[in-house]
Amino acid sequence: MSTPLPPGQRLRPDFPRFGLLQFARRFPHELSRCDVRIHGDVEHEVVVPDVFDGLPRVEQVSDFHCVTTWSRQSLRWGGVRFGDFYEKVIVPQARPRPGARFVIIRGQDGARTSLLLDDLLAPGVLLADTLDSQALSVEHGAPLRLVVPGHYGYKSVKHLSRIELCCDDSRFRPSAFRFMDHPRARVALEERGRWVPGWLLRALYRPLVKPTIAYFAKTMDAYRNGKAS
Ligand SMILES: Nc1nc2c(c(=O)[nH]1)N[C@H]1C(S)=C(S)[C@@H](COP(=O)(O)O)O[C@H]1N2
Ligand SMILES: [Mo]
Repeated sequence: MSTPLPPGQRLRPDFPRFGLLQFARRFPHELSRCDVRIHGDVEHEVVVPDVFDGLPRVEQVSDFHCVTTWSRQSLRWGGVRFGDFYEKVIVPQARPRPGARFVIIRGQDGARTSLLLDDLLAPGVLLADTLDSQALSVEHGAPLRLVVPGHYGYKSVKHLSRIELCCDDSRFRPSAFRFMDHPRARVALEERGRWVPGWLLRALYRPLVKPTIAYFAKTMDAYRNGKAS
């Protein structure tokens, strides 16, 4: 449910398409299927053709907080809990090695982030395929995205394609500069990035919000008009 705004965040009435500029012109090649590859420190690498198969569907209302300081309240996501997918699909099929508690998540556009397995297993973390009871749009992550409400938006990877379980972080290369990628990025603790304090990143990021939204909207229009490269 909606909670008071976390430190340094400002409310937006809309829900803009957003991300690092390098992903604005990249779109998923596969829009209907939800193939997800599970690999890394596992006994069996597997490709799961349908992450929803046999798992209970849930709907959840949660707030969304971008690290650049904009927030949107009360988004209604539908999908399956990551915890259910982990217990009922990843563990029996892929058999993660003991100690594989660090997870790299990748999207079809090449975006990637990392999360601690414990953070992914928290209640409220979803593999979502609907928003407001409609199939996810390309803007918001079709055909499948991660939703991690307690963490900054960059952990909620859109167009989800791969889940890599790791015993350490040696194979992880962040999408952005390393200082911009906090290993946990908990919103309540203002873990916006590493080494640089949250209040300073607020000030650095805030001027980027408007031009980034405009650029993501423009590239989305070009894609819709069939002009995307
Ligand atoms: N694949 C992918 N996932 C992504 C991004 C992206 O560019 N590509 N941007 C991240 C960032 S910084 C934010 S704030 C949210 C934005 O989600 P939205 O575009 O649905 O608003 O997606 C996150 N997940
Ligand atoms: Mo973001």
